[in-house]
Amino acid sequence: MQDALKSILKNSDNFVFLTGAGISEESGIPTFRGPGGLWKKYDPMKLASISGFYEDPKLVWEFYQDRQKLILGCKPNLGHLTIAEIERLKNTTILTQNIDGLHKRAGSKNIVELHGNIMRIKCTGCNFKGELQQQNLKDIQDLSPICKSCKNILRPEIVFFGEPLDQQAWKIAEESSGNCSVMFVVGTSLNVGPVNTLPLNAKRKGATLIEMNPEPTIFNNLMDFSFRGKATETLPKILEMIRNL
Ligand code: BV8
Ligand code: ZN
Repeated sequence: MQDALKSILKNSDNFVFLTGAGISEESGIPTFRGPGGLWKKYDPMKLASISGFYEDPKLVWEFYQDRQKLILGCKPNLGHLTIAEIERLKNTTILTQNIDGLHKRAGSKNIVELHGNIMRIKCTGCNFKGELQQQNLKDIQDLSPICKSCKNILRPEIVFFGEPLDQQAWKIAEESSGNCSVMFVVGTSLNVGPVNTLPLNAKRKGATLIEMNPEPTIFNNLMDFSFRGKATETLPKILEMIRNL
């Protein structure tokens, strides 16, 4: 297995990392569907859907503000840092479902935030956009901030369930997954569409799929290689291989 993988890595020049909540788990950010996962405690359709937001914006803001505060206190882990290191050695695109910004803070450059970013806010009524820094969180008195210019409600710039992904981001995701020679699927259960169609897209165009997860994903049968383990254990093994090609 090692030799076959080594020669694939040696002859590949386009890597894609498709990442999910699992890569941030060791930074202290809960996943969604695993043990202790957010969706085990909360109803995603109430807290992370567009209908839920308009039904009770205060509740949804409370949920996202709690996560903003948690994320501000977290740091990238060895998994994020290893991908940033691989990015210096191979042509790499990072397609992340995570909204925590940890890939960027780890030093990665070529990142597509497919589900947005929790620190960015936008207005539901005009084209105001903003970015929350540490101090802003304290400034937001009530839980449903109101736009200063048009008085409509602000929202986190993330993709709620029931909302389409940003067209530009999706275009890059489809192109990069269609052109890559290897797609590493790291820390995602692949439960959420349309992102979960990307590994199949890559496979159809001839890419090698490498699953990196303590458990099999729902598309485990598609994978060419599976590394069972935490991202901080498995990704350094790939970096080691690349360094010794
Ligand atoms: C849309 C918001 C259409 C931000 C999220 C097929 C195609 C298209 C759509 C659908 C489809 N099937 C169903 C749909 C509808 C829906 C959907 O997917 N529903 C699912 C639940 C059935 N999709 C949508 O609504 C999408 N929009 O389709 O729009 C449209 C078109 C035109 C006009 C109108 C509409 C929008 C989807 C985005 C929803 N927003 N989040 C936020 O709050 O974070 S999704 C949410 O799930 C997060 O973004 C999260 O990242 C994402 C995926 O979850 P994972 O990252 O995989 O996390 P999970 O906990 O599931 O798994 C963690 C994994 O890590 C596990 O496998 C675990 O074993 C592993 N792990 C744990 N520890 C570690 C580890 N791995 C490594 N190391 C460790 N230490
Ligand atoms: Zn506005």
